[in-house]
Amino acid sequence: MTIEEYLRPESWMDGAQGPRYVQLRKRLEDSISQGVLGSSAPLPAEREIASITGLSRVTVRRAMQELVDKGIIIQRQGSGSFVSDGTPKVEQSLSRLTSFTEDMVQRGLTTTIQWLERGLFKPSLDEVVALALSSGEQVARVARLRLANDKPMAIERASIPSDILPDPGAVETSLYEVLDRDGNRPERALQKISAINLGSADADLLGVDAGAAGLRIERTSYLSNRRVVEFTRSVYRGDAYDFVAELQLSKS
Ligand code: 16G
Repeated sequence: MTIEEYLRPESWMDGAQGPRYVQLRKRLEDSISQGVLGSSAPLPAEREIASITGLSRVTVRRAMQELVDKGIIIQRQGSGSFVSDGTPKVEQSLSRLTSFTEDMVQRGLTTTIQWLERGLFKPSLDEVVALALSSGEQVARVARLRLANDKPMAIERASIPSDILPDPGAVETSLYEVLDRDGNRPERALQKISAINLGSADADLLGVDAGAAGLRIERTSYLSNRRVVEFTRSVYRGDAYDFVAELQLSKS
């Protein structure tokens, strides 16, 4: 059965069954769970769904928006709506200093790693400056593709002073766990987030098309004595994250 046939209103729309947009949202969810629409399949345009169902475009938009909010469908500017490929959508607080592993465990997702780089290196100028390294000092690098339930979520390239992480091989899953064990858990961090279009190498790792939306995040974390413990440059999938910040009225 095609999605157009599946959406014909005779078989599911019912005046006694609550708001129309809820009924349409459920019908669209059913079309996905029953396999009428497969993973990554395109949905008909809003205008077309309105004409098949006889509902207004406002009603159709509302139903679609709920599916976007639930991470079930993804809207791409200029190319329409698609069934999500199952990449988890994560809502991430901007005010809590947590690790990737902790964030995913809290959501019941299983994390895995693909190693990109791990070892001691001669630092780049950026690393010398960000970590305040003295001349001749090495840097520990821990660069990973991070996956949640087998879906690529982010590329994280962490640099740590080598006296804080003398053996990068000790990091098997969580960097913060190793830092914590040695009494070097970051206490404070500054984070800079910018919007980017993914280059082809990063897009390949993240399993999206080159040019897709992404987030570049730079995190500098500090120990309680204000020493920089971590300088991490990350690239996150734009469709996998919502960053949430709590704002309070300034008292001054
Ligand atoms: C987070 C941090 C990253 C940190 C990592 C440690 C952002 C943007 N990045 O992903 O800087 O290195 O957690 O996670 O939040 P881990 O302990 O699971 O290795």
